[in-house]
Amino acid sequence: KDVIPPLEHQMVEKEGYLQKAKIADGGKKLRKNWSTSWIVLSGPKIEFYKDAKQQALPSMKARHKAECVDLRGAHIEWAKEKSSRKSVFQITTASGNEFLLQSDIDFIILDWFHAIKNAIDRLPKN
Ligand code: I3P
Repeated sequence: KDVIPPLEHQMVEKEGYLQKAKIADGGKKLRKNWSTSWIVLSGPKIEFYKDAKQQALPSMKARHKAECVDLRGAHIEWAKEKSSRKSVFQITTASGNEFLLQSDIDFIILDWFHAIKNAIDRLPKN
């Protein structure tokens, strides 16, 4: 008998660990605080989890703890000047949330940049 995975799993395009810092919420600047985050890109959204285990938990409670970012109308750009770290890019959402994402490993951060940029470019802009 075929096992059909939950819809959200069927649509996952990319997932993995990156360093993340949220630097603005609704246009309001936040104190930068880097932490490791399990990042899941699926179509119109990115979800940030504490770790892969949290994503795998079926409970609504775990899902609610994840931060969900709507990519419709979002922007992505390299942000060298925003950090002393290497290879940092910024996602700015239509709602004015700003996230920095970073990895020391070049191909990993490049893959993520292009995957997110492609996802944004495919979406309607409103
Ligand atoms: C920040 C912390 C960040 C650093 C940031 C500091 O200090 O060291 O890691 O960002 O630099 O302000 P604190 O923990 O006291 O808030 P980077 O690692 O990205 O350089 P910034 O203020 O120049 O952004």
